Amino acid sequence: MADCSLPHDSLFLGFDTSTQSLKATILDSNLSIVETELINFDSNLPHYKTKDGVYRDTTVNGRIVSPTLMWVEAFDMMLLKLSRKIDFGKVAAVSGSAQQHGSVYWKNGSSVILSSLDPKKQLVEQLREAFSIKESPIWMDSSTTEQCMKIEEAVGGALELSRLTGSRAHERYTGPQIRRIFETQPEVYKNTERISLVSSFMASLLVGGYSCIDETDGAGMNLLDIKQKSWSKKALDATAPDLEEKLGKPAPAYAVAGLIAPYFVERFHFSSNCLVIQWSGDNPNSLAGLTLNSPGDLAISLGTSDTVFGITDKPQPSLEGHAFPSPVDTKGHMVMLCYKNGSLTREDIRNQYAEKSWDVFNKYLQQTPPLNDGKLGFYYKEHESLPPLPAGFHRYILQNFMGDSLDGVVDQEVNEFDAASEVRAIIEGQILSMRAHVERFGMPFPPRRLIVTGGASSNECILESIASIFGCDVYTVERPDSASSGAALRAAHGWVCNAKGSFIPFECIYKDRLEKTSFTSKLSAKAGDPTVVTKYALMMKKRMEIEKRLVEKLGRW
Ligand code: XUL
Repeated sequence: MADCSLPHDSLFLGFDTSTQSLKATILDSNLSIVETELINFDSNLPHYKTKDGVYRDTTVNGRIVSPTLMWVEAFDMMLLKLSRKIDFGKVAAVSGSAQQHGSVYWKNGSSVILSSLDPKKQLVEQLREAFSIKESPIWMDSSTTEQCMKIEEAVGGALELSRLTGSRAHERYTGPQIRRIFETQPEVYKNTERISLVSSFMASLLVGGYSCIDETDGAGMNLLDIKQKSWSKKALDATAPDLEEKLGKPAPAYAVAGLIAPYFVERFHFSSNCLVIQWSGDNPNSLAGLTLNSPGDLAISLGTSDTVFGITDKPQPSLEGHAFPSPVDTKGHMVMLCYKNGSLTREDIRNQYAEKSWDVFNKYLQQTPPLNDGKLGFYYKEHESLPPLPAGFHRYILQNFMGDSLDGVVDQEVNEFDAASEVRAIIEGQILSMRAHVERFGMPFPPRRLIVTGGASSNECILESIASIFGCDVYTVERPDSASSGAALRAAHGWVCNAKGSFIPFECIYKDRLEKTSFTSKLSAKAGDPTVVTKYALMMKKRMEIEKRLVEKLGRW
């Protein structure tokens, strides 16, 4: 493998513009974290009056936005804070992560403002008039159901759109959001010279000009042809007129967006050689930060919503998941599943059946056998998108299920299980669904490497269930900020690719010295008994049959 050493005494800076905060992680040339910093939007910038970083519009159903200028001011504040902690002159490269799908609308003429920033003034003072829309639609927005339907219809259906762009139309995706703006505010659309994702928007500030949308985050728009890695004419036509010129050309995530703008050199004393590497979405950056790099690598993030993502070289078009060009390779795809019902639904079952205690919850998991004596549950405390089902709980007992065949197995719907079985049913149900959908989506089974993150990854009983359903060892990581540390790691990778003049495999940056860096993962549960893994495969098949029936009966669209 190529020599991937990083220049001695240099720093690599990664940001993460998430929904509620702006974070930064700084790595040294040994890939150890030297500093982190955080700006919380609600508490550090109270004058924007956001709640959890967003505005929920009470007049338009499902409209959720964030003030674009708040991200700019947070960046001013972050750079000032960091300048007191580190020597920006040592930063060799900077990159970033941002919430996926959110979009920024630059007013006609704003490129001039961007390219002539005055280092004596804050960014926020200079960009006040730069946006044609002051409130950016974000990933939580669900006001575009009508536009999703029209876009799918125009390209030949949901599966065709997924085959082309990696996903069916989703309300939070940028294409439907753009179509809605064009339909409801045509003058504003006309007065927009450039549309950025939150990721490419932040990169644009750093290079002092419009930065490309990277191919990975760009695939979260329902606009990119994921095979060609260029905008799809069919999808553009289904969305809004003259859109291609407003998007600019997409670029690979590892590419150089430009040198840092003179504004940052003069105001914060960055080196004028500091490279800005393309920013990308938070999930793609987490994939990088968790050191996933090869087909079969998989991560499960157990949080408010559960997210599963991994790398495959053969994604199958599907209605449930998302495929993006890999953020860490020139070939292969990142696949991703998002479940709305994650930790809050687990907590709900804990509160109802396990005396509001995780200890009791875990005791029940240990007391009940794998496969739960054929008891299967679907628990949706709130409306779920994977599968698309309204809120509700559904429980079944598989009669005659021994785990060796599905012959003669019938499912019987019941109202409730005993308390311990409820606990096992929610955990097994969530994990079986993840395994079924990632397999259906073209992920190799068993995973080559499985890393579990998020709050619930500290629960060893849950990790053991994951190991026995996925049939592989389960690893966890200590660091909570995989998106900003992944961005810093991508900054280092982009720097090496630029120095070598061509793409270098991502793992070259940390291979052979992983345990000495900030990116170590820990073996937390050993692979389960292979015969149980096979039995789970049969249970999973049955679960998918029932899921299909539920969607036919209750699902939307
Ligand atoms: C992914 C998604 C969210 C945001 C969160 O499709 O919408 O995970 O990226 O920031």
